[in-house]
Amino acid sequence: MARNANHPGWADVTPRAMFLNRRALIGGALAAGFVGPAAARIAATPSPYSTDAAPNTLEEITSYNNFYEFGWNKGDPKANAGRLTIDPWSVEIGGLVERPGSYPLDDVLRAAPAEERIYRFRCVEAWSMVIPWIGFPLSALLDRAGVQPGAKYVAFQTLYRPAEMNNQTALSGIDWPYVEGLRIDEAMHPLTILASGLYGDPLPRQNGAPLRLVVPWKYGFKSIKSIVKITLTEAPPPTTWQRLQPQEYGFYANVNPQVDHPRWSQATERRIGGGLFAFANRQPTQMFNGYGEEVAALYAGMDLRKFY
Ligand SMILES: Nc1nc2c(c(=O)[nH]1)N[C@H]1C(S)=C(S)[C@@H](COP(=O)(O)O)O[C@H]1N2
Ligand SMILES: [Mo]
Repeated sequence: MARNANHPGWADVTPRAMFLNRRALIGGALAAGFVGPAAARIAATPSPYSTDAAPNTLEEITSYNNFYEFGWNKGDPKANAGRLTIDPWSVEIGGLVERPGSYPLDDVLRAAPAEERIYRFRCVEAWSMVIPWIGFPLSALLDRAGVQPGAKYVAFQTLYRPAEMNNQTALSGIDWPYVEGLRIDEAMHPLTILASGLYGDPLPRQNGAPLRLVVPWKYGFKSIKSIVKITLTEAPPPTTWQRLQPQEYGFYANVNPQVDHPRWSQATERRIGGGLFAFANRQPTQMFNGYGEEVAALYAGMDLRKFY
């Protein structure tokens, strides 16, 4: 955030052609490990933003998922996402940006070096995990696209490909594609990342390959998967869950133990895993999922019951 406010990003002073050629400019060493979904381990530096809480196992993170394009049950994404084509992949960046265009995934991933971010992840359904993501700040990509001064929000869209996403039907009740949005200051916050991997490997399909958003202080549904479009807008963009059930899911969706879901309490959460000791895994939910020190200022003076 400060980075964007205080000095222009690399792309702010660089014409679009150079952005597109950045792969060539930065050379092989940094680029190694970013050659696409089949790549070997991703070299990533650890981040001071990481929690020291014990991460969930890869098995837990990749077999208990919400990805409704592939079905409603927690095991459906793992069972059904295997057929999703993630290479080639490109992301369309548009709206109020200086350099709109359709960017191949490789170029998007080169917006910034990959970092490991071990984040708490809290679903609105009151379960949680700790996930070692590989990603980079969304702000780096937006800086390179060149955010115009009138941009107040960022809209995100998931792939729409019913031939490969078995639940993308009219019968599902969701108005596909899945869409989400952030306020521009939330999008530029250093905790907000685009993830392309987890546990040092490329992201599994059920977790939103090849590129998904992670906003750790918000309920999980904000962290939209398999992104194909990012649009900078002046008006607040629609979001899938707000559209579906506006009394239950708001635009902000900040984790807040004091504001219950109309149908259940948000005061505590169930940490997935624990085996024999799973009974001990209910724990208090933290304001902003424990990231209050970093993000509370974004909401100073706002009534968080009204803007839920
Ligand atoms: N496109 C898309 N993104 C999505 C979802 C979805 O159904 N479709 N589910 C959301 C919800 S409710 C949660 S909790 C997280 C789950 O992420 P995970 O399966 O990687 O833990 O993804 C979010 N992103
Ligand atoms: Mo969720």
